[in-house]
Amino acid sequence: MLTYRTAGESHGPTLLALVEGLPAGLVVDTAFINTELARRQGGYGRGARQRIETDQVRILTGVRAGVTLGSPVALEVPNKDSRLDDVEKTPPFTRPRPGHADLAGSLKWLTLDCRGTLERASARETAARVAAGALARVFLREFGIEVFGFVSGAIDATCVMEVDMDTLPELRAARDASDVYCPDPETSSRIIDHIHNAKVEKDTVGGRVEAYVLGVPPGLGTCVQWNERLDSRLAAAVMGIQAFKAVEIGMGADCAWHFGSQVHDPIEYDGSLAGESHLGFTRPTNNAGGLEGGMTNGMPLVVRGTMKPISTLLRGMPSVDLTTHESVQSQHERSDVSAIAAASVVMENVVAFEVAAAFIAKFGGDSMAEVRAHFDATMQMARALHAK
Ligand code: EPS
Repeated sequence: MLTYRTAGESHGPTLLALVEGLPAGLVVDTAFINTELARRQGGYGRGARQRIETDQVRILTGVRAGVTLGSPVALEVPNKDSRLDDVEKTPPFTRPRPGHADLAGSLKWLTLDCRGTLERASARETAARVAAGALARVFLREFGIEVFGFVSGAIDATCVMEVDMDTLPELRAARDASDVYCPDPETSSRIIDHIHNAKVEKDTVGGRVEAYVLGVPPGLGTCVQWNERLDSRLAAAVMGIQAFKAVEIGMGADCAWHFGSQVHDPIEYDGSLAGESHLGFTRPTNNAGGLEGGMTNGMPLVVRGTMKPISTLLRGMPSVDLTTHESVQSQHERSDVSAIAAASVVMENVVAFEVAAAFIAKFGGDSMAEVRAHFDATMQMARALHAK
């Protein structure tokens, strides 16, 4: 079973992820993990913190000479802006921001100072999740599985992208050329305008992000237990990202407005394509987003998430001072105008982690050699079953 937990405060000394359940023998691509960490720091609308930090992973355990041992892998991303114990630099925070964890956390932990809550609630924690997810992607790449995340809209700007193995290199280049990680140049520049205007207005911007997983074999996840369905796991992972308010698979919420005949993807068979992940069972549409009955069907996974605008507004929002109960504007802390580009990197990596976990649940073994043998044998059996 592949799992991870994280620890660390936004302005504490470090962020940690403890990854358990990776097989031995995986060659760890640290440069790739660092590339994902750097991408997470980027994007138009990010705050001054990202100019202080240069996030780099340190692998503390579970790896010998760059190869996993099968023991727990502890990943560390140290904070440069470490000042948690300095009470002058981290003064009490008593005017909670609507939309942030401030008020709910202070009520929960019986305190008038929101700082204890906000330090852990901060999306800085996602650096640890990206490190864990990027490590999982190194595993997935061994089996030809690719993940692609991008921003697909904000406010009134939106785009629809055709993502497949053929378009992937071009889409990655277009996304990486965009300051908001949106591969459609027109939508990208409109989102940038919205973020720019929000900054002038001392406001913030959220948006929509998408992750595609390509080359996924059929049968990951299961229909036999609700919480082991892969769609259930993906939904939890995406809703677990700070500030996410919605998650959709494939056609998602749009299913409500269409008849069954318009929603369900017809099943076709083309034996000449049996070598592909769908084993020849092609679908002219992918409204299911690659998941039926909580299991992968061999089509690409399509996951969409919606992030609300950052809750730290420079102009504040109506709030109440916890010490006086007076009506005040909410307190301002250094923050981002928009972190939607970063959110796309986080989503892509947490989605990858869940796919790797489902892959290991089905094909797992102590070593990469065993996982490989199990995977190859299963795919061979599946193809033999349908060979004419
Ligand atoms: C973040 C670091 C934080 C914020 C942001 C995400 O840095 P600081 O609070 O030191 O300026 O920019 O956190 C939040 C949006 C939040 O609500 O706490 C990061 O590294 O992603």
